[in-house]
Amino acid sequence: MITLYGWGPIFGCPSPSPFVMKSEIQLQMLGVDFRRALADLDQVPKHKAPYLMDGDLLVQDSNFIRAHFERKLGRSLNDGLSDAERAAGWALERMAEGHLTDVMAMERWQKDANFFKGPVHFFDAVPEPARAQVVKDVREQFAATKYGSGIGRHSEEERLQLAAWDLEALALHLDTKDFLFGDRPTAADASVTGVLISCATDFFDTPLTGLVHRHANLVDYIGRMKARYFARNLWPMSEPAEA
Ligand SMILES: N[C@@H](CCC(=O)N[C@@H](CS)C(=O)NCC(=O)O)C(=O)O
Repeated sequence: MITLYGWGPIFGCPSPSPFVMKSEIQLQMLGVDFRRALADLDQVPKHKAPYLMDGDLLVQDSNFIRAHFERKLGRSLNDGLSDAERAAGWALERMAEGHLTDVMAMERWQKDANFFKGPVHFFDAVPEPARAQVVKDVREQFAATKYGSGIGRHSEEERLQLAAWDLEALALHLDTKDFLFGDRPTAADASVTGVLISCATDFFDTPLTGLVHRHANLVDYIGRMKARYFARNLWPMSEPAEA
């Protein structure tokens, strides 16, 4: 039995986590038969989702989940791509996951109106007397991490400018193609789609939504990917513990 652990629809997205969306898409692309279950971050050493159980084997991190099944099935999501395309795909993934996602997360976690509409509910299960302090501590730790990595040192205007450049790069690369590298989706499409959906949702009050909608081709692309991979929800319904 193969189980992907993550979280299902919330915030107008198929998951609060771009990485869970990515793994879900990649498992579907690879034709893996899997079930979905709610993540319990205390149960795994990296304390991050997605993680996956393939029988007794625990696989953590979306990149290693993909690699595990590509190895097991003897094929790659990037079969048919040239070396230059595979390299570009990896670079697009890293930009979306390692840069654009940080801006998106800061919009959700640092702005009070967004935080108290959304991520605060990850802590609903914390008993009432302790909850406010836990929320405060986690938010402070989040801010410190972003400051440490550097993205948190920019003004909001500068962060959004960086996001706008990322989105422009994605739109320019996609151009008039259906998918990032032509007429069929490859590995990077899963990664980029998870991040774009997270940025584009109008659940949160953030200029990011408008920045995505500046690019008609990205909006069409999100619609195409959602129709293909998220036509129906197969997650058990419950609030995520944390994301
Ligand atoms: N590199 C990881 C990133 C996973 C990740 O950051 N997951 C977030 C949810 S979006 C998480 O579990 N956060 C919980 C935490 O940091 O405590 C992957 O690709 O799977």
